[in-house]
Amino acid sequence: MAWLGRSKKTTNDAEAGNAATGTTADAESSGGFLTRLKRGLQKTSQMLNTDIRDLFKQEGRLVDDDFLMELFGTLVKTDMGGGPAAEIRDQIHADFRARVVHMDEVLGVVKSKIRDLMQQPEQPIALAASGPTVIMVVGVNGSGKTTSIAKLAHMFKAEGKSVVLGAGDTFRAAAVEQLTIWAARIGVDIVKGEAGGDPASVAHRAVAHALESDAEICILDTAGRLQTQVNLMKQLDKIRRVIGNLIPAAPHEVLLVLDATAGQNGISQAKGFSEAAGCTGIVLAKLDGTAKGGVVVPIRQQFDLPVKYIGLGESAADLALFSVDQFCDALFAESRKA
Ligand SMILES: Nc1nc2c(ncn2[C@@H]2O[C@H](COP(=O)(O)OP(=O)(O)OP(=O)(O)O)[C@@H](O)[C@H]2O)c(=O)[nH]1
Ligand SMILES: [Mg+2]
Repeated sequence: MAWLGRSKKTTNDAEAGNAATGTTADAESSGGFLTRLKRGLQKTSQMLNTDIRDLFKQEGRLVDDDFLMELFGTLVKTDMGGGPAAEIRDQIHADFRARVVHMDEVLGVVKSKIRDLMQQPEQPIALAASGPTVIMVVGVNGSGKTTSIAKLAHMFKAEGKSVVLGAGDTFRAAAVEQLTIWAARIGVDIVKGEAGGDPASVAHRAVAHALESDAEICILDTAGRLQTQVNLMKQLDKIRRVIGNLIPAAPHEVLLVLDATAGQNGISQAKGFSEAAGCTGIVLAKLDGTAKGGVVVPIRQQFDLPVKYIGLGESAADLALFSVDQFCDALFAESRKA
């Protein structure tokens, strides 16, 4: 069997960290999880706050058509989409029309509307009642799948769970190598196949290994693909079938990794993907970069799926359980200073 032995076990939670709650030693050392979240969302936060503040040159401002139009423009720039921006504008209209308002009043309504539009409970991975929880990770090329798998493995490891990774992206040798490096770094098992081999066979062997070794978590990497690539989409079905033969309820989760920097177009394209692949939740990667945080709004509106985790960087600790409240606080971080 072409899998690596388990690396030296690290059960020190403080050392390994807990990426789900953002309390890792690494996270703290890089300025604290909330600070990083705020930093990641700085661009949107500045846009929301600075631009909205710019609408208030004077102490107060009359809520008239000009104001509502300018506010709409500011909201659209956060990548939240025209529909939600119009909804917020209409709320401001309903609440304040023809009144002179102060910035804080407007920001308060904008924030609570954005919170409503994103609303969902926190949704960590749903663990199997017994036996390994099998998680398939899917998405388009380069969205952040492999890195997110490393982050999830790190999170579970920190919780004291044993993890097996399946290197199901057999298209590229580099993909297997990338996951192998992560597995060694994190200290978890990895099951690999031949380059160009059948990903379903790797998935089968990875789940079989998780069963044999009593592992609690098995995470399967897959090659990037587009929903229009019919054969590749069929391959995902095959992987599911093969896993289901070993554990009838598996895969317990199929996570769709979205690239937050892909903007609204990327999001819309992924919708069909999520339906075709039977996804159960979203990991929104790359929120730390040039992404605009407003993008969570169309994701919540267009997908019938919860955002489970968000990616805030390239290291294993840079994953956080998605919390609407924390996220909104970070989006409006600047306004609290005002
Ligand atoms: N800044 C930042 N970079 C990220 C994040 N997640 C992934 N990346 C980077 O995005 C690039 C692609 O990530 P991968 O994890 O290889 O993406 P993938 O979906 O597995 O890519 P393919 O296997 O080629 O389809 C890498 O350079 C990662 O380091 C994130 O949350 N923040
Ligand atoms: Mg990959």
